[in-house]
Amino acid sequence: MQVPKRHIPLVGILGIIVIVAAGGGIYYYQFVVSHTAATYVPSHRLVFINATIVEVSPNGHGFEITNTAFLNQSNLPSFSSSTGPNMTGLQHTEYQGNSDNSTISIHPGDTITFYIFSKSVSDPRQAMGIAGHGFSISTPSGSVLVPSTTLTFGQWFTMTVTFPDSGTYTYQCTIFCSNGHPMMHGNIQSG
Ligand SMILES: [Cu+2]
Repeated sequence: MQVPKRHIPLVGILGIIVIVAAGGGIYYYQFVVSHTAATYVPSHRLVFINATIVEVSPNGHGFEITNTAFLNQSNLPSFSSSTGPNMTGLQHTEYQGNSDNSTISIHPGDTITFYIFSKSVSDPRQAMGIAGHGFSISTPSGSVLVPSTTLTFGQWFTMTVTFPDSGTYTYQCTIFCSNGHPMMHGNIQSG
């Protein structure tokens, strides 16, 4: 089992403060705000992605962003590779993502925690003998920000990444998963 552990260690004093504050009452933000309407510098957000082969993807990208939220607390939800993040009690603000379901709009300095589920599909167009999809992130200048990791079919993955610069970062599948593999990428637009 490979689970990328890229979380910034937020334990310690910060964690203690959060636990004490949360003891006064857990609450939720249920309203939806647009990305551009939010004022914050910098922000920590959660992005949920399904990875599947392009041929069975509704948007033709293979990566489908299913949900997004601003994190309104310092600690991340607990995580399991079989069930994903546990959102119970999480303080967050849902916001409207980009309509193409593959572009992520951010501001320089933002930190994003990705939750990615690698969907296994029984489709003859899926390449034979592969363990899953791949995932990597490149910087606006084309260098590696997040090195390639394997997203094993049927499992959740998480990684937390800070994007310091403006420009277009790209995320992409790094394993030949189907004939549509060259389409399997998306943008992280920072500005
Ligand atoms: Cu793929």
